[in-house]
Amino acid sequence: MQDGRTTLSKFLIDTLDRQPSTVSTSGLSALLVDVAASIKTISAALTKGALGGHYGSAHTVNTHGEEQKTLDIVTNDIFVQHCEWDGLLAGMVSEEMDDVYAIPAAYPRGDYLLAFDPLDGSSNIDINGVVGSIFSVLRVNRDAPDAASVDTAFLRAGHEQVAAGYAIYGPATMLVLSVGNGTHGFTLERDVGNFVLTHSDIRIPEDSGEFAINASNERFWEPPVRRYVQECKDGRSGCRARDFNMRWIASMVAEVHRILMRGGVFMYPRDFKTPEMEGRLRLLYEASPMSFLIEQAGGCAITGRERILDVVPERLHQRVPVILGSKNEVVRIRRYHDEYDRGADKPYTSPLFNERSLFLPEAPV
Ligand code: AFP
Repeated sequence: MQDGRTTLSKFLIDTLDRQPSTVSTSGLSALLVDVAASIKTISAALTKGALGGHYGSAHTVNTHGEEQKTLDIVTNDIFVQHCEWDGLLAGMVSEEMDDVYAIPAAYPRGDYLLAFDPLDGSSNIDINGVVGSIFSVLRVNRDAPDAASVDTAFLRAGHEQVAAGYAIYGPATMLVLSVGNGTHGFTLERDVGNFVLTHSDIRIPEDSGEFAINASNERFWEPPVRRYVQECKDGRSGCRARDFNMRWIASMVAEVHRILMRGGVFMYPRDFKTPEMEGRLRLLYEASPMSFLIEQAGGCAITGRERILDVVPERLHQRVPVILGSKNEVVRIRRYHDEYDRGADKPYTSPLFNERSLFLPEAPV
């Protein structure tokens, strides 16, 4: 560009369309421009706040049994309307839709699959807090035996994503994106309507003194997570010999964004509160895309026991435990899980935190 700035369109053309590649990325930049258009439209709607007339409950529940806000539905429709017509998608999956959204017959079908959470952290809406949108793009595997089924086409490990990103609607609206060559941040220039590259090749510090977890669930955590958090809380007088800070914004987008900007760890771990101990967050449109962005920025993302990007989903709306962020902290937490599973953490585990603890409502499986 003449003014030396890189817009999202220029970035995508340079990165995807003008690079020799063994994997076809044809149409991916156009799809991401449509996703970015959804984000701009959502940003404009959110900026109106209570004046936009979209506050409050929609008095419906989504596939997870959660009450839907009016804005959950409005933002879902914005994504669908911006992306269904362009001939690039074979189907869409969203937190707010029970089943795969098939592309209407009026539009051509393409080779990409889009999974999204249109409004992450929607409990923050009514308090004018930070919210976001998360998206993941896969390419249909035409060689798969069941390639004709759009439902099963989505059930692929996160390392197969061809693009992932989120929008954060804070004081500024940003789009943070990876197409597999690092994680890059674009800031919306509202008066012009362009996303401009402002955070190129984001790197997460390997060490950190900040963690994020919903501490009200402490009694449901597994011992390795209790051990890690207790050691952080012990501060400089404990075995970590340093003081830690804690944050909780109730929006995964806001937590991940902070970690990308200055490091830290985010945890929504396996616990005894959630059904079948699967965790709270959804794999396809929350954990997978965020893990892709974190790894592309030099961080790590695990369930506690395995890399999130290697988890193959069995269901569209499957949940998964999530621990992600600064590499050395996540590696430490994985070691704690491993030691616990091998029974090798006894010197560290307080009797209050073991399987027989009165603090656990039921025996772990
Ligand atoms: P929504 O996508 O339904 O708004 O949920 C947000 C979220 O899944 C995630 O972004 C937060 O980390 C988490 O929920 C916050 O949940 P609690 O604060 O209720 O534990």
